[in-house]
Amino acid sequence: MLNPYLDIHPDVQQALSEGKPVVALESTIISHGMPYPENVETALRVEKAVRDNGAIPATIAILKGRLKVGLSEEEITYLGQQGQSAIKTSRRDIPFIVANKADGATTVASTMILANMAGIRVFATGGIGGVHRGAETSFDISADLEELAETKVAVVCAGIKSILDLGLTLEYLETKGVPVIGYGTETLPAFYTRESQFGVDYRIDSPELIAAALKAKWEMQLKGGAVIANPVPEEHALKNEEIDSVIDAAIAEMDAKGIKGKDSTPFLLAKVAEKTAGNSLKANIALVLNNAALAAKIAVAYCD
Ligand code: PSU
Ligand code: MN
Repeated sequence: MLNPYLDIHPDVQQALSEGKPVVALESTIISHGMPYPENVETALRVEKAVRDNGAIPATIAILKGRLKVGLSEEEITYLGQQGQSAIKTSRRDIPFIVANKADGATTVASTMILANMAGIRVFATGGIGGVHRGAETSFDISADLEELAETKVAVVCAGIKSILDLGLTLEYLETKGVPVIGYGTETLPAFYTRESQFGVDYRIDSPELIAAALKAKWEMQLKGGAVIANPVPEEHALKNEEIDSVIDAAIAEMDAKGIKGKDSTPFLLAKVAEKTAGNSLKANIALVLNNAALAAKIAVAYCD
C-alpha cells in the first residue's frame, strides 16, 4: 500500500487482494454511541455478524496516529474503554490526530475516507449524521453528508435518528446527488422506529440489486456514496411516544447549555441513551447487527 499512514489488518489485506468481500465498521459508535461494556461486546458481535454473512469485517479507527483499517479484539476493547475520552474524528480532524500520534474514533465521514483509501466499498453503522433541527440558524450540518457526496462508499444504516431534521437531511442528500435506498421499505426509517413520514428514493428488496446499482454508479465514474436505510428489526423497534419527548428534551437541554459543533451529536446520543435506559440500547444493538448482516450480503453480491 502506497499510503504511508495506513495500516491494513492482514486478514483485511488478504481479502482485498483476493477480491473477497470486506465490510467497514466505524468506531465513534463504539466510543461515543454506546456505554462500556456493551459497546465492546456489540462491536465484536457486529464483526461476527459480518463474518457469518460471508464477508471480512474491518473496524476502522486511528490509534497512536496510525490509520487502522481492521482492529484486533484488544484494540476494540481499548477504544471501548476510552469511551467519550477518545477523540471524535471527522474529516477535518484526521491530519491532526495523526500528527499528534493520538487515538481517534472515526465518524461516518472519516470511516468512509479510510475505507476508500483501503479500497473497501461497503460500510455498516447505526445512524449517520445529518442536518440538525434549527440548522437554518445554527448551520449545523454533519460532514457525513458532504462525504457521502464525494466518496465512493455505500453506508448501510438504520435511517436517520430524529435528533436530526429528517426532511432537511433528505433535501441536502438530494442536492448532493446521494441516493437513499430503502431496504424493503418505502419510507425512511428513523433509527429507533421503522417508519417516518418521509419517503426513500428507491425501495430495493434484494442485496444483489443494491450491489448492481452501486456497481453501475461507480463504473460510470459517478462520484460519491449511497445511503442504504435498513429498518430496525420489528421486535426491537421503539414507539414514537417513547422516543419523541426524550429527544425534544435533550435538544432543549443542549441549547440551554450552549452545546454546539462536534459536541452536539455525542451529547444528544448520550442523553437519549440515558433517558430511555434499556430499551433504546437494545434497539441500537439489534439494528447495528442487522445492518452488519445486510452490508455483508451487499459486499458479497458486489464481489460476485
Ligand atoms: N448518529 C447516530 N449514532 C451515531 C452517530 C450519529 O444515530 O453514533 C455518530 C456517527 O459516528 C456519525 C457522527 O458519523 O455521530 C456524526 O457526528 P456529527 O453530527 O458531529 O457530524
Ligand atoms: Mn455538526
